[in-house]
Amino acid sequence: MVQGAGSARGAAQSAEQVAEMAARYEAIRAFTESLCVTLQPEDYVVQSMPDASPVKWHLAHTSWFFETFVLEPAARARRAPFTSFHPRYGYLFNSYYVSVGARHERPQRGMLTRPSVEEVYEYRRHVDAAMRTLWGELADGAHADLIATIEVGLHHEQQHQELLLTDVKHLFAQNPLRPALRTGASPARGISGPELRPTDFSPFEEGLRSVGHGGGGFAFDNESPRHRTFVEAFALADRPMTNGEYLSFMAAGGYRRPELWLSEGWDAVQKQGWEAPLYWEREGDHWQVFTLHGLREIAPSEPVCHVSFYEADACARWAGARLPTEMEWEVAAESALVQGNFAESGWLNPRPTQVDEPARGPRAMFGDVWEWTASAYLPYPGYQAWAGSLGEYNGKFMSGQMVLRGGSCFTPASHMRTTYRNFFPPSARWQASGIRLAR
Ligand code: AVJ
Ligand code: FE
Repeated sequence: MVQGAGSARGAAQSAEQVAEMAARYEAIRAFTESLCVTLQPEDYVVQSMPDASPVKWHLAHTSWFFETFVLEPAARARRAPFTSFHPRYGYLFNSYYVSVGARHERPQRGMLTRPSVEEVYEYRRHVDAAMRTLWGELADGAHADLIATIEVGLHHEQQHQELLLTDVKHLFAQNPLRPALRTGASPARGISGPELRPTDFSPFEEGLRSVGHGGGGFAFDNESPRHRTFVEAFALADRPMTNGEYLSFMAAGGYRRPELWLSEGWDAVQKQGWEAPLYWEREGDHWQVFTLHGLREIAPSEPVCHVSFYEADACARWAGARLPTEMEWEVAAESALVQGNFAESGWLNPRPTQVDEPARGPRAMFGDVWEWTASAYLPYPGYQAWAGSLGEYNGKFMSGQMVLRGGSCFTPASHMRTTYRNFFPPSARWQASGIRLAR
């Protein structure tokens, strides 16, 4: 049961609601597979680092999620025997649900040449077929819990769409051939982006504000409850920091000045040899960057991407600013439309923020790059994890990670919300993470 995801909304499901969900299921499952159309079988198998997963694993794990949390309980509800597609897939494709059972070690996911890519697609077809027979049973209103869990499964699949893209990018970046996932219409090639005016800062008054999900539509458990918080007056940059601005930080010796860095960040700079964002490559006297469209010149007007929290924090300090708290970010984003450069654009790279007129407020809060906040990923006051095994979904990761906001060019548009809290360890760089300054 997923309290708060849907059973709290509670109402019996009409046939139209079920039909709408069935259509969304088909579209989301198909979008996952559309991301893979240019992949070769070999591309599906390799794991480039312990944090990343092979494409094949993403395709199977998202199917396992529906099998385990929807199809099996549905069979139990109708007192029918349940047979999983394969008796060992639960072991292979359970990610981290301790209460569900033993798992294959995450760093070993790239050791699996079997099941084959073809068998994984068969697994997807099997789960899809079972879901199609399920819809008819759900319309009678007695299955609000299953409906709520399917909703979670759809948002889960969207999270893995983003992870699939970031993991493929990391994988391809290891290859000296620098393969491209997408060819043709290439994002902002070269350095001729529009000239950007200097960042404007939009002021926000102090006050008692409310943040968090207040009901109406889906949200993960970690976005609730909506609650009040006092926010001091602050100012927020009208756009994410650009590559050009980040180049100035680098030229100012940013990576060689310990006074700009948190202690753990400085350690990371030394140990990892960081001297530029992930995927930047020195080419003679300038920098190139690896994208899902292949290697190309740095575009100074594009939002800087693939920096760790430590780099974002140090660069903000160099700029005489700081990172916003997640509360400040949400207050500023409240009046903005959830629009931007998301995965559906096919761009798969951040785009220069359109700033042809003076700012009337922060722009490009959504899409392009996830924005690191100064906030640790912690439970909101009164937080309650979802009931049952899905209680492991978000709550147990609330230590040692930082919150990111706004979604990226790899995030599906319908996945994003103003209250959405993404989280990663402060050293993570392979997600599309960037910088917005605050004062
Ligand atoms: C919210 C992106 C940190 O990567 O583990 C996927 C998303 N949760 N399956 C993660 C997630 C369960 C999660 N992040
Ligand atoms: Fe998952």
